Amino acid sequence: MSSTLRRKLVPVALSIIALLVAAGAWLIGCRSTGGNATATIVSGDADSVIAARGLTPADVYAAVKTYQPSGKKDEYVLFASGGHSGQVLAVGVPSMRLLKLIGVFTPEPWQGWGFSRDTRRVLDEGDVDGKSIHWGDTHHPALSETAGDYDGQFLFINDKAQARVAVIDLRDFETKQLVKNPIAMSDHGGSVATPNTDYVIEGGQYAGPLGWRYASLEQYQQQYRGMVTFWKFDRKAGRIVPAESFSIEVPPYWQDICDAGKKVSDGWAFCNSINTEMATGGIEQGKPPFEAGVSKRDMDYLHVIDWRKAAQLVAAGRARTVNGFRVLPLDVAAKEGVLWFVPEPKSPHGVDVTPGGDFIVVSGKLDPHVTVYSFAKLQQAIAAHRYSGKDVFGVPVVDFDAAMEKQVELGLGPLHTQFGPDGYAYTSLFLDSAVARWTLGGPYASLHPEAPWTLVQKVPVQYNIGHLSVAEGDTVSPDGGYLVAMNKWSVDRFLTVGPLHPQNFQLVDISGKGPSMQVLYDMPIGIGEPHYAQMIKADKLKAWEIYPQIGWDARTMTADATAPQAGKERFVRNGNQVEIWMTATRSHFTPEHIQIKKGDHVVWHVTNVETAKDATHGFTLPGFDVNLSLEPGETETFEFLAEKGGTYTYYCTEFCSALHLEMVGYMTVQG
Ligand code: RUQ
Ligand code: CUA
Repeated sequence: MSSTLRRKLVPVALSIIALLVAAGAWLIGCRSTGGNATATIVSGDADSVIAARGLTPADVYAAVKTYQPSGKKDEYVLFASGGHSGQVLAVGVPSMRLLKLIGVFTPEPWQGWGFSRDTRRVLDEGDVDGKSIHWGDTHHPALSETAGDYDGQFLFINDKAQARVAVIDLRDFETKQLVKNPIAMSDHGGSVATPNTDYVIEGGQYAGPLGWRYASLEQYQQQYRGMVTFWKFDRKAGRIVPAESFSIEVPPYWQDICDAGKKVSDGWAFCNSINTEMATGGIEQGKPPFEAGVSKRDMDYLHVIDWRKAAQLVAAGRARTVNGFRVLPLDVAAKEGVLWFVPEPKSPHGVDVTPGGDFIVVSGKLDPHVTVYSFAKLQQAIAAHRYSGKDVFGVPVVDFDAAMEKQVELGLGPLHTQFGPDGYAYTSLFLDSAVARWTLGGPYASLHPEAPWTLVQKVPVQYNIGHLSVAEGDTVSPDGGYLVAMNKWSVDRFLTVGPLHPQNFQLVDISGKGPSMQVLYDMPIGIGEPHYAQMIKADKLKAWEIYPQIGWDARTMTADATAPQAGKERFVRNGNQVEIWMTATRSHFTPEHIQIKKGDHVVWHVTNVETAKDATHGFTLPGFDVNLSLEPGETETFEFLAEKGGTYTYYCTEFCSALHLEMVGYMTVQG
């Protein structure tokens, strides 16, 4: 150390020591006035904050239940649909901190999703009749399951608008596959994983001629059909296998939500429907509008499906093909013991199977009850042919009273139900803007002290709740503790940000028994409109912190032997075909000069050769719609045609280092 520097540093060190001594004396002083110094200081402050902000004891309870000190991690991850953003939200619970917005059906620049060759290729798997569709109306995420429990490996989500299903790998939280349903244009009753993720169920929504070919609405009953699709999932490959998948043709009744049977009802699926009237609208011609036509009948039909039997029949060659996809015809499904109907009250919406698989809870939007069907009674009724008749397509209709276990009055607009570990069920009440806690009976009756099949409490939520999600509440062993209410309207909850209001997720404490539910936290969602969510214990997720090898291809989830590596960067020209192998590390790209000519076709690979956690580099080539996210180890490729001469600066879009602004290069196009 030079003597000048030492002269400067000594007084600084002395003043720091003086400060520390003073602080120590002050802390000791606090301690002597009563107990733990830190606690004294903080609680003194806390009391004044509580008073100044006018917080109630319930507010303080809510705050300490949800607050995560910096560096502490959440207990659960909520995977929520991002609605027509086409994305998926990953949210930590109980803090309700947004962890990630996963790019799925819509390009997402930060993740480079849709801005490299291979991510665009995945997005293009969702093309409809050759047309790129770069958004989706995501409704229902489904975590992969093993023996009916979330296993933390994969997440599926559907796009209602185009009847598509996406596969997300939870090792890197990235989308790996989109499949377009070959026979239907819209869906709703999915994604739902069967208990071992053999299949991902995708039920239809608005009926149409299969394969969306032309048919006049006059021909509705003859030509239009609904569907329930069973996508075969290959867990090892991490992909849906369309060639091993199939659909069941069902009547044009507008199938709504589906759920998979579990435990005693494993092998079965249940979907409800909302237009057994087969209304076709036409308000402009003086006909009843859809909303009236679709709600005329007192009962719609719960679809009861033996999917194992369906798979056997398809394997035995009983399917026909529509757009190259195997479809089990309606008459075969009706005659061969694949499909039954059970009447369900007015405009049903949610259908949810209890943890043991023994009951199926159906909510009637226009009925203040939930109707609970017993799977055992349903099986007995089917075996004994206790039918009240057949529908016009020849599907046997099981006698309502023979299959029904109980109707429980909860309030206005019941929609969806989830379950706790303690024999409680939770139902969202859209019109009441409330969450109802109620007790299950049968094998669950012994779990709680209240009477079975009874409403216990309704907690108001703000406002117009759609789905709700209980921690692991859709599995064979729910955790309970937390519930997230997914509210469609927020009205007065947040600062005004213009006429488009945020959606509101509300965290509800369901850890107590009896009428003890309490809203803990409001989380405005800046994208819309979220539908369903599933909440998994965080320790079940085994996501990578870094890719396992340098040169990792996140689409194939293998190391790419041809990827750029440090020291092997190169530029190869073959006529007007140019190929570039580039690396990125703090804080430079190699090479930093790219000289090409007008008319060149360029294939450009970039590998991030970093091995440090979080050392992500971005790469943009302005003017070419390229923005890559290169997480440590990852390789990406893009291609373009140099159509005109010019000078372009490519640079790193992640603030990766002190010399991030210098992480840059020039591409000149001569011509
Ligand atoms: S639903 S409208 Cu899940 Cu209640 Cu789609
Ligand atoms: Cu790399 Cu900024």
